[in-house]
Amino acid sequence: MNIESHFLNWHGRKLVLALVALIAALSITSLAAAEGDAPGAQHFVYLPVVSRSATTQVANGNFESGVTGWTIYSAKSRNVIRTSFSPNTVTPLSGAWGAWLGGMYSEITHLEQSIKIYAGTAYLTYWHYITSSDYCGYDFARVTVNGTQVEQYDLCTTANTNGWRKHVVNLSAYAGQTVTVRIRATTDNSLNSNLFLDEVSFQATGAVQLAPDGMNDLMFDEATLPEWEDMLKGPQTK
Ligand SMILES: [Ca+2]
Repeated sequence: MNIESHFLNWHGRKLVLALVALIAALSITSLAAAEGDAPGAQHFVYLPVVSRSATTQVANGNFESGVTGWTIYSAKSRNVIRTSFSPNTVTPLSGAWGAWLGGMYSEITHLEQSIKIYAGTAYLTYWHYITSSDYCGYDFARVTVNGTQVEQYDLCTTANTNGWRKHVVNLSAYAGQTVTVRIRATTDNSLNSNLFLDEVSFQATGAVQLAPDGMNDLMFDEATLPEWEDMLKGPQTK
């Protein structure tokens, strides 16, 4: 299974629900007509309530609206939300736009916005693509909430993702609050690192489903993922 089919499945389910609702409504209407009600008789058609997708709590989470929705900072005045990356073999996960953090020596890049955290969808998710030439321990990705670090991981060769990977951060401690969520990358003065981002959203659980290339259909629990990541990293210094 690949991401396109996940996407289609999700939208497919919504389409099926919509069709069921339409058929039900038409059936009620036609039944009433078939019973030969007098003109002016009241007919009631009940339509289902469809809740908003949780993804709407992030403004421009897929970056397809361009440079909007996010407060952007780049110490090197880089264009962070953009349509082309380097290496140019990296392209946005979806659509034409994505975000590129890091990308230069001694860079600090962040994207942030104020987001309401809901108890039912309290897991921040985003897709990242790490390309780094550095050793571990020098360049970092961080997630902060109201300035407090809730996540940090290395940008280094052994953390290179070789494709888009979904990342999940548990923000359930902030459920019910409107908070400032910041995703940040920092690089030091040698051996560059890039952190590409796309599809920032929220989901109900900590489950991470890996990207379509490689280990398809494998589900990792958030709690065990750091162990996998640590296992893949060797001790390195520069
Ligand atoms: Ca570096």
